[in-house]
Amino acid sequence: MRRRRLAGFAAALVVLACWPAAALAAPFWPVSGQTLQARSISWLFWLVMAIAGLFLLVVLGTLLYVIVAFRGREGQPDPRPVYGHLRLEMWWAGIPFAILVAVFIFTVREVGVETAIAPDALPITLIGHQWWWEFQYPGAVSANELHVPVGRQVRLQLLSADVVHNFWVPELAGKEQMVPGQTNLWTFTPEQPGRYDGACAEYCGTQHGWMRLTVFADAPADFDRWLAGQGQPVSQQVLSQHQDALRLYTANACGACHAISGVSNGKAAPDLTHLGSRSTIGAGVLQNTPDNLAAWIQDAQQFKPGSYMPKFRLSDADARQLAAFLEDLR
Ligand code: HEC
Ligand SMILES: [Cu+2]
Repeated sequence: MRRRRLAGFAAALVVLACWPAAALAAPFWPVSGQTLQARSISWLFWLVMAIAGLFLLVVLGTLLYVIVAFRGREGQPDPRPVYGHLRLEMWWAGIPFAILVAVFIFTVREVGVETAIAPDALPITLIGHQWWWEFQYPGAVSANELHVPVGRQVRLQLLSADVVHNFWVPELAGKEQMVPGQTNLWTFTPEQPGRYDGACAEYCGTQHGWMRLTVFADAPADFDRWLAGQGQPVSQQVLSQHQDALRLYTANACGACHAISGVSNGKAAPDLTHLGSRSTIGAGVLQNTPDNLAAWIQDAQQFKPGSYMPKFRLSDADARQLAAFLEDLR
């Protein structure tokens, strides 16, 4: 009996230890804001965490003390039951009430952290799809990897093509809903160049877990160069180098869903005009390498079951040819 109780206690300890371990292994760390908006949320998080932690310690400490100090002893009569204690009850209702009011006031204050739209703000339209992200910049379209310039305000217009999604890049911005038929606005100003991971934060179907995105905050000159490149159509040279791949692209009706500027203009799937310049495919599910790309083109379902990219009966050689073409779209 005693041994079983010990085993239960050990199991509980393991479960408790897994929680911080899982948090540390998470792909992103929601409590280290890198912009004005994200910092205000991080600050609130730590405030509430500190209050909750303090109470955890006080309550657990009292509980342990009571268990040990007032444990039943051999031959002792049962204690007299106590009913009600007005003064004590007023304290334990009053203190939590005061704390909740304080947290409410701080929350309202932080929710109001919204800077005015700057005259040179960069407008980007984000459209959530099951299960990938479409980004429309002035003069270019891209998917799954968002580039933003450091030091310039970014003005996001958030939309959805199907169900409710949620844009969440914890270090840059709080969660913002993407609702079909409604445009939500969100602004933030990236401060540090770098790579920030994000994800869809609203359960949106089977592959919700692989609706990841990456934000690259670039130096302004790098961003301008990147954007100018993304606005370019595919060069005639690349097209003439990949005649066979283009035939496969047409024969398999890839262009019914995908756009490649100057080749096809499908709207149901990520724009592939500059696929070669992205580091991942399938909204983060695979690294963008020629082997992964060929495997994805043959059978995307193997990596992302249920996604709207169908399985194709392509020989290995054909898949590799298509992959080589797409990798050259930089
Ligand atoms: C019925 C529509 C449809 C057709 C036809 C289609 N795709 Fe896709 N494709 C998709 C969708 C939807 C996605 C996004 C999947 C996801 O990430 O959930 C996708 C993703 C991709 C990606 C990864 C893009 C990225 O940025 O992550 C590549 C590459 C790709 N498709 C290539 C092809 C090729 C090559 C063909 C033709 C052999 C093709 N697709 C045919 C719907 C389609
Ligand atoms: Cu989603």
